Amino acid sequence: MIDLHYWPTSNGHKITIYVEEAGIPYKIFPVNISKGDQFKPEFLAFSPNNRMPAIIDNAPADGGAPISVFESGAILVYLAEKTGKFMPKDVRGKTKAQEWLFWQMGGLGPMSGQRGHFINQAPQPANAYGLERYSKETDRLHAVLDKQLAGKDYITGDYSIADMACYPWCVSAGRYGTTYENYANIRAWMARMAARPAVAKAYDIGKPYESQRASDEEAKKVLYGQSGDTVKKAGG
Ligand SMILES: N[C@@H](CCC(=O)N[C@@H](CS)C(=O)NCC(=O)O)C(=O)O
Repeated sequence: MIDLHYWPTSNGHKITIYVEEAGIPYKIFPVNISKGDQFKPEFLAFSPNNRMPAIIDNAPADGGAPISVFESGAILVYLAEKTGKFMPKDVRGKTKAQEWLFWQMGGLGPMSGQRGHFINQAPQPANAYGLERYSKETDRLHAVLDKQLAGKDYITGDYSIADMACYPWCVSAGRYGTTYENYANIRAWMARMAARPAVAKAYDIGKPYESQRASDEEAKKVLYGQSGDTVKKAGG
């Protein structure tokens, strides 16, 4: 059984997609990040970056004590290695899947996230240079992804953890106005992803938690007021 510490955000959806696709038994432990659950000492004990998702595998492959994993990319690799599913085993295929997984982790996720922040959360009118910087970079990354998808059903050919990592970020960009008008390959791939029953189920699983999301001033302080001091205090 996998304990999944989760909230319905782009990074959270990656892992519900994986466990649903792979058919792994799991139990959700909600981490309401707008209420500060990510700073609870019992969560920080295995997720020291005060971010979800994180997992605890209660039945690791070596038969030893439970293993915890934080960082969504590390979780996807861990689960793919555990189950042998959605990451090729041969060195070439595995390297390709990991290239695009890390591309998402270091590029598409952070850049889209900052763009979303300037559009949705920053005091308006948002700093124009910041908005332009992250919008152009996100657009560049979308162009890269669109080119990579040309002639393929999935990012590296076969469906893999790279698709599971990238898709939720493209969905969330759609929510703040990205139409993918000029990116026909991304549009076709997103339709393919949305049609997968496990992907649809992963998004449905998030719905009951969405109503518990807060976006009031208190929540903004929790999410966007963090500094080194926040970490020092939370660490005790
Ligand atoms: N690189 C991390 C990022 C995780 C992350 O940013 N999670 C956000 C929600 S998408 C979070 O937990 N935020 C809590 C906070 O900002 O305090 C990963 O991919 O797991």
